[in-house]
Amino acid sequence: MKPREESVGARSGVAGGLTGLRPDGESASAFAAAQKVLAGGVNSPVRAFKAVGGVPRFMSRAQGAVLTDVDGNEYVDYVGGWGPMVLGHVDERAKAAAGKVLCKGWCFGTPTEQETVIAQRIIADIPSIEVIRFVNSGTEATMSAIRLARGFTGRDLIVKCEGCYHGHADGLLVEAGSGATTFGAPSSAGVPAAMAAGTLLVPYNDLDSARVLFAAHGRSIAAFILEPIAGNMGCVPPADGYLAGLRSLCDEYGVLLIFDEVITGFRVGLGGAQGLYGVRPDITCLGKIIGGGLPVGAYGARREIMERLSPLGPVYQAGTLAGNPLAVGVGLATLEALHEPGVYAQLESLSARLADGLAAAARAAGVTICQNRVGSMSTVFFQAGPVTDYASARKSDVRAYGFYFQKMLNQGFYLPPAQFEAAFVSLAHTERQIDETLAAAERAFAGLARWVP
Ligand code: HOZ
Repeated sequence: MKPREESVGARSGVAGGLTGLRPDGESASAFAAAQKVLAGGVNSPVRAFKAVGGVPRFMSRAQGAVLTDVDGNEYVDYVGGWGPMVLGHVDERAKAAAGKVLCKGWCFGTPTEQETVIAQRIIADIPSIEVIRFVNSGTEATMSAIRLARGFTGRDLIVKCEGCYHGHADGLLVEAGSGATTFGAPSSAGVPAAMAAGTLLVPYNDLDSARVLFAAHGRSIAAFILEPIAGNMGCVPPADGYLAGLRSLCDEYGVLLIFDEVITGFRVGLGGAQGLYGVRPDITCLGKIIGGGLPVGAYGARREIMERLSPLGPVYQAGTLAGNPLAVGVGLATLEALHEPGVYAQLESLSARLADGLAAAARAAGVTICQNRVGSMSTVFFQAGPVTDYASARKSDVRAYGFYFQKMLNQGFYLPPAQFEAAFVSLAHTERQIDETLAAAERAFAGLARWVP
């Protein structure tokens, strides 16, 4: 596919100056009203802009790679709904699929044929999955996968990596990345000590630590769960041999290896991170892109594991809206669109253009950054790097990130509102929008070089 050129970058409003955007008065009013009735004014903490300051922008519509806020300002979007919007916003194919569902009914509480079709699609693309179960979110997927692993192995302990984030289930909110890190609660209040005690921790990308832990506890461990490419401490790829090393270690001790591919599934390729690195997990968790922006999650594995689930086996998990027709319809349309030739090459080319340009702009301004990128997911860390794990990610200058974020926002570019998140490029982005982003970043980096905090 060739990048489209018809859509332009952010369009300025009336205020002029560097920003050219309208004042954020409507967003400010909307936030004030929201704070009276929603905890913190939001339904997910990172949306509140606490890490970067300023007024969170309330969006009213989106098209392609552009978000429009309630003040009428437009922003080139690098959040992409936190990952699902790989086709861009209001993609015609996804919209048509939603329309079909809306004409026929969108909640039956019964099986539908489309659930089988999307299951077949995913299983064809991800060979480690023979049987799948749909849920409503990534959190549900990982939580259910852990229960299944415990039920399958008859063991209780799990291992997770510091800085990986697997949603907000109790046993997984231990040294968790994403908003949990951003807001200083990587191990949340309200998680019973007994739950946290069932979760053992190792540093990401550190095979030796995992070996030591397994030597002590290996025969009591049900599962090792990780993001095969971390996205929730910022983007952190696996070191050479790390995933393969974990695979061998898990095999040695009879531990199930769980890849949380909620972000990376269909993001870094049709086969996800496991396809990219050639390592098969026992259980895969999916979400985001497989619902195309509708609430969805899924977990899948080989048949003997999945057949431990009710109604075949003793592990219980259920959901009123699981496999909802709207989510399945839009998800399936999204996955089919990703099978068009050249799609991942296009994402790679746009994302490389952005990353190369940002590196050059930072260098020219004398600003130190370290970028991690795998395909269309990436993070600019404000530090020299390398960033290979949670400890190194946390060395980033979060105030510098906040400055950069605000300068970009005020020029019409919407980046993740926290350092410990990944940015995403979609198929709706154009080279022109990327180049406009780079011009804005040059100005932001120049400002940062002069900035005295
Ligand atoms: N890193 C989170 C999703 N992977 C951000 C979304 C949220 O917390 O709202």
